[in-house]
Amino acid sequence: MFKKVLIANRGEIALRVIRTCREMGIKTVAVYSTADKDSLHVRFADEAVCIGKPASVDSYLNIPHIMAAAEITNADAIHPGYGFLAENARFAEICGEHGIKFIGPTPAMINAMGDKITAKETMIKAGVPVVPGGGGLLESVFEAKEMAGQIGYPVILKATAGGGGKGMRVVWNDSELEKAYDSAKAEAAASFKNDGIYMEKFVVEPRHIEIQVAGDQYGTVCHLSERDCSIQRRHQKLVEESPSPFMTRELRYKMGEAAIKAASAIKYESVGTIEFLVDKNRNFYFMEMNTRIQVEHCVTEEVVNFDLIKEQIKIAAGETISGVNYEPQGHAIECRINAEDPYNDFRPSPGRITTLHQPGGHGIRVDSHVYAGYTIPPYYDSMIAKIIAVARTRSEAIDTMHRALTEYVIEGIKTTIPFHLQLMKDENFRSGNFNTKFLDGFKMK
Ligand code: MV4
Repeated sequence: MFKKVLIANRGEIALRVIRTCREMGIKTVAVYSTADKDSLHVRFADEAVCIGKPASVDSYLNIPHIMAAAEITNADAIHPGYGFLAENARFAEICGEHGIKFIGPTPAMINAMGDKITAKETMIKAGVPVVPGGGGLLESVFEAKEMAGQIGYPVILKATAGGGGKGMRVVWNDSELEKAYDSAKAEAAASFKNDGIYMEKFVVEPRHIEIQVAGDQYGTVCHLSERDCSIQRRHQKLVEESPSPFMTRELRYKMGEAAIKAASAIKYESVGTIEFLVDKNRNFYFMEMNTRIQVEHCVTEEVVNFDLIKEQIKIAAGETISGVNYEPQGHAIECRINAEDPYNDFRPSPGRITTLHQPGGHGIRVDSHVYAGYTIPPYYDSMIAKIIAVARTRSEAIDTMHRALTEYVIEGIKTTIPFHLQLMKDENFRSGNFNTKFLDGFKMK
């Protein structure tokens, strides 16, 4: 097992990893930017190294600075968390070159899923259902028109280097195609330095359901059931839950098998997630694979009673997994609390937290790095806490969540708590009647 893990991240996920390391008897090294010198991850780690100025490119994305911190502290492994360098194949490779274990998949696995056309081709070969149409880079708008004619409108253009909505355009007819093609290409070039785009049939009002998987270094892969992440706004997830209210035993079995095929196709090692679009008839299609631990991993932990970070570290250290799949027990819901104003288009609201009271009690878990007197810096993402409510049934979990939200006191900044309070009382949300379009029609009272 590792002796000392450096956590190349900040915020709640850095704390989350430090907690598990401490339970496992592993020493930890925090890295931090000058903006984060008063952060809890710095105080909770055994050692801490400042790696640069506030801007991410100067600190949490600065590979030479992070490697230097690992070398001077004698860390034998690096945990990347999520975001920042978590899906950077070159970083994973550099760790290897320095004899430091990257706690995650190999660079080849990251690359195999990082390019979306390659990923889709790999999935087709593996027998995993993908969205019909497309396949391959579009070479011209003429080719795009021809393909749209074959597939039938509506279609969607996506960036092969993309993910998370950038460089994506929905096209409803021939007359819109040229403009959408040009703007998708330009946005892809600007965002990813790669202007490759491809086409798919557009799945109308899909649910976003993802399957958590784990694979060890010896080829064993298992799944840990699903998360429903359909409650999103501008490709930012706000609420996640497990099980999905749309799930059936049969669909879970089929999606679980498909997810295992997907991960096995690249001999996936570490924990990861296969994202699917699911239509109203419960047809499901591979969308992308996240080769990292995700923000919402906690809902899975609560329903399968499993520490995913511990599992990820053990897999990286060469331990085997059993290969059994997991059924969710009970129900878990996560609300992301962001320093944003839900009454003003979710505008970021950084600043000093003057008063803080965190909720607790039966069925409540709070993962957060903030404290009274903490100043949220403006340089990074705005998530300041995750509340996870666990109960036997979905409706009890929603009631527990609502109760916890009423207890939460955060003064000095605006937060998304009022949004979640309203959502937990929304009839359509409570009945499970929602898809990825749900928040388009949601208004704050
Ligand atoms: C789609 C789609 C409908 N049809 N692909 C959004 C992010 C990116 N990873 C892929 N996305 C979508 N791809 C086809 N063929 C609809 C979306 C989509 C979406 C997916 C999941 C969650 C929220 C979403 C919001 C808008 C669009």
